[in-house]
Amino acid sequence: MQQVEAVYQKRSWLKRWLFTTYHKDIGVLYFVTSLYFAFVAGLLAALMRVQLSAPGNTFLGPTEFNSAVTAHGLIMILWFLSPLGVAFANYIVPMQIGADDLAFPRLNALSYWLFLISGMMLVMSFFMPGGGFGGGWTTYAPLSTAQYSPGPGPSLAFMGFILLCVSITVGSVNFITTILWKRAPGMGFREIPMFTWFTFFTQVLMLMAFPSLLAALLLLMSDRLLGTQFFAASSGGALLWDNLFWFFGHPEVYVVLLPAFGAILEILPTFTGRPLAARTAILVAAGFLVVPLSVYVFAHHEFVTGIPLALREGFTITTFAISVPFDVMVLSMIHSLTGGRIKLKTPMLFAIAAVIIFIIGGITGVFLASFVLDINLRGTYFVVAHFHYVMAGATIFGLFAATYYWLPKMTNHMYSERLGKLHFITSFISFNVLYFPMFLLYEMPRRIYTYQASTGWGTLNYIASIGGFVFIASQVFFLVNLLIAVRGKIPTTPNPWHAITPEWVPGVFAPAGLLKSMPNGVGNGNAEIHSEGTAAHHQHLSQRPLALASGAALTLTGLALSSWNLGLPFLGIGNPFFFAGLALLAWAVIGWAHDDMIGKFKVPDEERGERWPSISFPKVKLGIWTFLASEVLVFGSILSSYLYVRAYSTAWPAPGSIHSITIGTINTVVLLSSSLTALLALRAARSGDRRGLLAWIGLTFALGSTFLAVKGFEWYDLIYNLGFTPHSGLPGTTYFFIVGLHGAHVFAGLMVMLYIIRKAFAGKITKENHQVVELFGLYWSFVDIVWIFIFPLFYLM
Ligand SMILES: [Cu+2]
Repeated sequence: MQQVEAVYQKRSWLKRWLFTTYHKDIGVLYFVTSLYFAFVAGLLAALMRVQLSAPGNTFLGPTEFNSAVTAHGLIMILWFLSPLGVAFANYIVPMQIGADDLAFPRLNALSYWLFLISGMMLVMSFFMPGGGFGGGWTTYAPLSTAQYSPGPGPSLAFMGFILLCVSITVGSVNFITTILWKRAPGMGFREIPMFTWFTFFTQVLMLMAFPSLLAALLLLMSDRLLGTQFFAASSGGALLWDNLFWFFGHPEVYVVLLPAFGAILEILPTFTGRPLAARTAILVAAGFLVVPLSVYVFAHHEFVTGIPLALREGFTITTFAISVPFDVMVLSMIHSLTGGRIKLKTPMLFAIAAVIIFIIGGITGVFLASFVLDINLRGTYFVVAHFHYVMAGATIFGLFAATYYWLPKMTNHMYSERLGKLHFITSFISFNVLYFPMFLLYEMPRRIYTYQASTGWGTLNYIASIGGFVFIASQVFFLVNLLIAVRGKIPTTPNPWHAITPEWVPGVFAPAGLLKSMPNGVGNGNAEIHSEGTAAHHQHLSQRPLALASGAALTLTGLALSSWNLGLPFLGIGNPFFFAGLALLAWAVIGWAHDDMIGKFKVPDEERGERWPSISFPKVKLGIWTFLASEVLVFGSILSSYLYVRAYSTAWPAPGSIHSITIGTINTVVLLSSSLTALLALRAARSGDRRGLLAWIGLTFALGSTFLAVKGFEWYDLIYNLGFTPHSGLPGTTYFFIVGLHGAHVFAGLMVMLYIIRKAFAGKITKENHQVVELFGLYWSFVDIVWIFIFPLFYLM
């Protein structure tokens, strides 16, 4: 351990933090960055509480208030609560499973930079001419379309949102692969510590939920910039957005909550000195009920949209049902508290408070699950109180608990227990003073910027505002305590809590065999096992992730700004951003591939014993499969949206009247044959036949390019001879968007083929090392399969 960190210290401070790929550094970056975003969103909340503290207040105007509400919600959920959980996942999970890093360290850095930069884009959107977006965190379309929210501000905010989706997809591929693939020998599924399990559930949920949001945002930006009409009110666009958004939005609640639960489930047994009650039941409840059920409750956000009664009843039932696994978890938590000798240290206090706050929030949620009650309570401060208890409160208190719990591990020093308790008492009381009055304000509509004195809401609002300011002020104790631990004034032992999970074993990197001595993931905390650590790759810094993220952000910023002038994408002030971004992006991607080719950034994977269920899967293959799963969901969401708007349309052009069936069929044959040649290329690579590989991959490249060229001619013909454009109603909108998105995937495949050809020429693809050809084949088959769905939908139906 000392060796590795010593190598690390040699780097200059700036270089280390900009180019790091090390999971602990990235964990710290996530931690600090999410606290910064909490500060921004907390400031907005303070402004709102000042405004609402008295009736008829004029501190903020309606537009400012709407923007503040929107940004507060978005930043708190997506740039603070969720990434704070990711911070601990980064720092703690590899240690808990005995890995020296995540499966893909550079992708981990990429996730971080995309997260930071996307948040900056959202913040900057408020300073654009015309202001930011003020339509609420749900971004409801058509309110969010160019017609009702014009200007570069909203576009920039949504582009940031898109980058965040990318960051999260990259991150979940990384964490899922890491937890399945990099566990130390002896750590079977039963031995995985609770925090790692809950990180796994969170990441699976992210992989399920975010593609739907990404799809919705891509369609929205296409509407805003290209003038397509997915979310036009006339074609049911409002309900289309609702469905796509809440398919993401409800699971997002658990995405935010589950990491905090994972931490609480580590803390309770540690501070009671007895094992967790009903551990298996908790895992079954979370993994087999919460994760799959969470997407089948989404329409409870649509009870008043006019969906059929049967659907409303159905979603009431699923929403009641999802409270059952949480009952299991909470009962187990309460049971774990009984009978043990409870040590009320700061982490334990926060953990217990999180459970109490969750119970209050959960009970009030059951009221809202019933659509009969929801019709009256929706859109009121009762709902505001409910989700601030269940989502914000339980999560913040849970993650405060996590911070105090792991702080000695992260800083090698102790925080001040006295200050911690002071932080706890002031936070707990002020949190309840802030939010409990809102339950009683069940008649006050949410998101209003002011109210009349005659409503009688003044007193409760005044009390809530006082609570809010005290809550914010109490966080000073937290910051001071963080400083105390970081500056290292109070010494501690390697395992101050006598915890029994692997991250507390002295020596950072669990050597092979370590966890074998710890059956059920529980060894004795005083195990004197020291590890030298062989993490050679920690010496590697990489500037590619930062460059790639910045390039992507500049490109999207350019596109967002281009809508400023004339509504034409390639005119206007966005140009310099767009082209500079593309150049940087190209430099980063080519550089990344080059680093791989010369083996500059080689992650040595120690031979691991515990790879089930992926024993026969190489690491990258598992990552690609996980990534393709998210791609399936993106295309699935987009194709469902197509079917949805098509079902709403009364007229659709007959097959063959616009798109030529003959050309379409020929092109389909071209693309499908390229799958065959890709397979033959792989066969050649396997037998070490370099010339065969080059011939077949060259032919695949030619077929793929032909496919794209034919598409280009088709598009030219449609636009200039037939006058069929993206603006030609829904048939044009859907055709150009979906076929274009598929074309972009074909283009990406062509780029990978160029890389393979270059690598084969350099003689770096051998009989033993030809994985890239196999992975490309997987991707290419996926692209072909998507086309098999697209072709009949547009050409034959
Ligand atoms: Cu919900």
